[in-house]
Amino acid sequence: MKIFVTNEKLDNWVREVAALCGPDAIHWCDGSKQEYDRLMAQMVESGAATPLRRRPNSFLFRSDPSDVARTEERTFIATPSKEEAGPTNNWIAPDELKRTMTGLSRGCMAGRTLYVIPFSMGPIGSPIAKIGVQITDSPYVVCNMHIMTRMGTRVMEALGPHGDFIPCLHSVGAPLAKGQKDLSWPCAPMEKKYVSHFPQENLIWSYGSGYGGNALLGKKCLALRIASAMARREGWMAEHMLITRLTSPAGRRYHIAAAFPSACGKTNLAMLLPTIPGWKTECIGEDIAWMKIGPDGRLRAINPESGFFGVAPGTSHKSNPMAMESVKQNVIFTNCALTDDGDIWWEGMEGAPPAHAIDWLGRDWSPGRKEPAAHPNARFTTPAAQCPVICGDWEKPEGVPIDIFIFGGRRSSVVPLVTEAFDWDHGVFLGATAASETTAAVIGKVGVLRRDPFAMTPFCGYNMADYFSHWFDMGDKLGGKAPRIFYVNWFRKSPEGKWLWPGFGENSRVLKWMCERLEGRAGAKKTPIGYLPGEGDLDLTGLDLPAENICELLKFDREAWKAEVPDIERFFGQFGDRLPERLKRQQRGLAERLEKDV
Ligand code: GTP
Ligand code: SPV
Ligand code: MN
Repeated sequence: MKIFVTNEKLDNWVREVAALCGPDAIHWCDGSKQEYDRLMAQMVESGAATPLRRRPNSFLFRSDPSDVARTEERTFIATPSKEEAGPTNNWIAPDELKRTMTGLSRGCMAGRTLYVIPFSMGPIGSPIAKIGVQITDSPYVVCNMHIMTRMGTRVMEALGPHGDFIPCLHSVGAPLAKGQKDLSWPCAPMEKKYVSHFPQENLIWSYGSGYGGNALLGKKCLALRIASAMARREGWMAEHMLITRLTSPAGRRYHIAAAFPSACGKTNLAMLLPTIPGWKTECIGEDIAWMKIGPDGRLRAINPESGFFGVAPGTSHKSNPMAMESVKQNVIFTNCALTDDGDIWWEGMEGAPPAHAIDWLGRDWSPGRKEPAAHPNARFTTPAAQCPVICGDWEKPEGVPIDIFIFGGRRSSVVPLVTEAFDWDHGVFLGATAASETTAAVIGKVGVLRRDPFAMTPFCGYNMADYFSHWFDMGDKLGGKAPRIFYVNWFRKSPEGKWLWPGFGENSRVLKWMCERLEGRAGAKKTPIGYLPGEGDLDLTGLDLPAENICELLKFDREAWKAEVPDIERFFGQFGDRLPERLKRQQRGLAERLEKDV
């Protein structure tokens, strides 16, 4: 079906792509429920989707074992020079990458339908929002985009005949010969997967993967890699951050934006239920924040997405009740286990595991088997509006004013539960030196410590050193209206490997301390690494936690921190002269304080 409104640039691009990729048919998505239902019915019919008897309008998909998470090794930033991409990105020259992508794309949609998805990142018409158009040959991707973005006819209307958009071309990279039967999860082998970005011309071109951020191109490709490059050029920010509103018993509102690496707790923190009486949180976003300085000089944030693409394992009514309430209906589950009564299951869901299930590979599974039933990066795709604590202002076009930035990561040792930065520059240093143990959200080894500045290592579309400079520039522009900066670590472990901190809803105690610091009401002790809560500064009322745990969690360990310095130095060293002088000053400052300060 051809939509009413046409756009010249879009018409030309679709024609060009169709000629290259050779699909059997072209479908312009209108974004309607009928369209979603029809595509889902086709996928049930083909065996790609399993309807879930226990959850209305919900479906389970199982991916190919080679296609279970983002593939950072196969993600490329094509800037004219290698230096513009920087040492933390995989660089290929734009001409060469275009040639490769063109070669792969020739005839790649044979036997398939080409879907055109006009989508808006951000509420349609918001001054912070942007329009993209994804072309894909995956109906699974179309259905996910229905949930994750605003899409279809209303976006075409906003685009108009002469509006500009970000082209996002996607193929699963599995053309079908005449009469060849399709697989339930078509994709290309690893060495043929390419997630390519051309930041200079705002173009995304992804081939060979159907999973998550590799395939839902509005998310990491557009809203972070391309948007971060645009944001730097235009003076705003595109960050891997949740956005949440915290309201104190006195009714004072605080808006918090927090950056943690993949699978390190953004979805959980975004919608936590505080365990301390009188405090309330409301979710605005759980993965990405776009922020612009508003007319009042404060930083205003919107969530560019309209759905949650959340990590399933570990999600339970105990750990994240609001996520569990959000996935009762209208959900796409990927790589979860299927129970005999037609429901999904994953490790870490409360209650006894099912006596029998079908695992994410489609095999029989029963408790006691070594491999998990759900893939560790199994996900749910669900509409944000279904979250019981979604904020009434989550779609406000002008966004919400940010009071607090939080950085963090997964560190089983060294890094305390919470640290407050001395000032903006020190906060940027905390963000720039963030480090975390790797998770199953990315293909590769799990549990390896790596520096992941601002949780943006895989998502920054340009040289990370220039990104650091951009943070300093934004701080200068914001001046006294800049958010206060904190660093957290929910993931400290005992020598026996047990969590020292209960986490989840109890993290509200740490958030409360931050808010009270803003008001000048909570105490802190000054240490060489920043301000830490002193004894009695954190509200621990009603928390049953051994005193030694608290002591360990809030300890400043001078020797352990001294050991961090050479690693920070090495990490910064790779940026050469591009590293901002202000960061070097911070690094020297830390080293000096560790030598002499008390
Ligand atoms: P992406 O969607 O990949 O960007 O991940 P995310 O940052 O949103 O992570 P998410 O909130 O989905 O959490 C990932 C995993 O960490 C889940 O298994 C959670 O149960 C676990 N987790 C989240 N918060 C905490 C916490 O406070 N303590 C502990 N121990 N685990 C947590
Ligand atoms: C992440 O890995 O940070 C995610 C999941 O949020 S994905 O969309 O696959 O990037
Ligand atoms: Mn993420």
